[in-house]
Amino acid sequence: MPVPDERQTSEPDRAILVALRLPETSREDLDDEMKELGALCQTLGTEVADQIIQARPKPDPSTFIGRGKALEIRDRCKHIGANSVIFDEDLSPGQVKNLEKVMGLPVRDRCGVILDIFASRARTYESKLQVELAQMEYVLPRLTHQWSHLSRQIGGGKVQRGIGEKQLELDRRYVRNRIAVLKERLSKVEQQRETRRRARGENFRVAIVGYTNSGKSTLMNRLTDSRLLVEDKLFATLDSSIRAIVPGEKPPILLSDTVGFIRKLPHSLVASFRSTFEEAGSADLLLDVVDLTDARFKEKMEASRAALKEFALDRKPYITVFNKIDLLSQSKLPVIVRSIYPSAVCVSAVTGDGLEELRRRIYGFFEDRMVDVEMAIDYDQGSLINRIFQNARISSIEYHQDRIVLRFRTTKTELSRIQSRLNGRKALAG
Ligand SMILES: Nc1nc2c(ncn2[C@@H]2O[C@H](COP(=O)(O)OP(=O)(O)OP(=O)(O)O)[C@@H](O)[C@H]2O)c(=O)[nH]1
Ligand SMILES: [Mg+2]
Repeated sequence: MPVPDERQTSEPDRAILVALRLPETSREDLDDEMKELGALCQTLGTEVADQIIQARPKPDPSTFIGRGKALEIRDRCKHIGANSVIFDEDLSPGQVKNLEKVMGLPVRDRCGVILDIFASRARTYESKLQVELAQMEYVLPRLTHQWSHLSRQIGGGKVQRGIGEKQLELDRRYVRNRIAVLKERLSKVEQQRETRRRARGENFRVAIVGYTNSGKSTLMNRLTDSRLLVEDKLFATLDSSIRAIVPGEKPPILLSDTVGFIRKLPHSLVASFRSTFEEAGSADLLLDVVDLTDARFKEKMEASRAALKEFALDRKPYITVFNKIDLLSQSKLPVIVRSIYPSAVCVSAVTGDGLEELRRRIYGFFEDRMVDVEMAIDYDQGSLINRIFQNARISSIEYHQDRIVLRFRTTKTELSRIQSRLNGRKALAG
């Protein structure tokens, strides 16, 4: 059966969702994953017409669910007017090809759906480059058949189904070249980011991380009095933004918002978004935001920790922030949760409940990393005196004939920088 070459753009996207239930997967886990896949489809504007779960001891190597089941799904699609099939797992390029042949409908996997969402949400130059790179890496091994929905977004139509091997080679070459160009452009953006980071000077950094839709941007807005995009949609945030937590604090505490995590985060996305997570990598402290109203918040916490591990952020100090407590019908839940996670903070980023405690915890974390210093500096070291006035909290100033004596509080790292510039003069730290 021929595979339709191009879906009509005017035709509403109605999909059947398909998952495989392996013996080791629990029904609850699978239901939850399907719910999440449904939410991903909704974010993309794809209507979920039905969902089908197939139990098997292991995936079929050529059609994932088995040919018989694929034919059944084809008939079901015809019956209810669905025009595409979306699988909850990542399929191999060969499986997609075989399934499209058997069912005569476009087939997408979870990774493809997430990539489409990222593509529709990328706004800045950097996130557009990152998403396109992820798409290209995804598309490269799949060039033996059509990827009309991807080729449309990538633009230029160069990734469409090849006519014969020659065309295929051309497409492959185009994609490989494009990957090289994108990597080159991204590395320039990363250099600029690094320069900006250095120019920010002495500061403390906190990165907000956590599962998608847990309320990271809402919390960021609340703590920094900003107006970042907040939406009840998955992956509302694709770009990391940075704001000072309390303007005027010395050194400033900078907060950054990041892309959310999800179970089975596609590897191509992990790789191409690495630089966005470098912002979190340079943080001193992470706030791991968890939506406490989610019945399966523990699994999502685990998924979030697994993603942190992928980005090599799992050894950073962090505070678990249980969010959305205003929505809890069980008012005792925060008490129970705190007994299990004694170092966590329960908040509502919407009502502001618990935020004072969270601020105290953040300040406390950094106060522990500061020291009180008394230092005598010659007047001819003007730029050093200036630096201390800019970056440290001054508690007293004494003017002598040839030198100034300053008492101040600063970070340990800043102190060592000051000391190295003091040209061997004595500093008393205590
Ligand atoms: N009731 C309630 N809703 C909240 C709270 N925090 C966030 N929300 C809602 O949860 C949804 C997601 O919030 P965001 O701040 O966009 O979540 P996010 O973690 O930044 O999501 P992504 O950027 O998509 O990963 C929005 O509809 C928010 O209004 C809260 O404390 N209480
Ligand atoms: Mg967000």
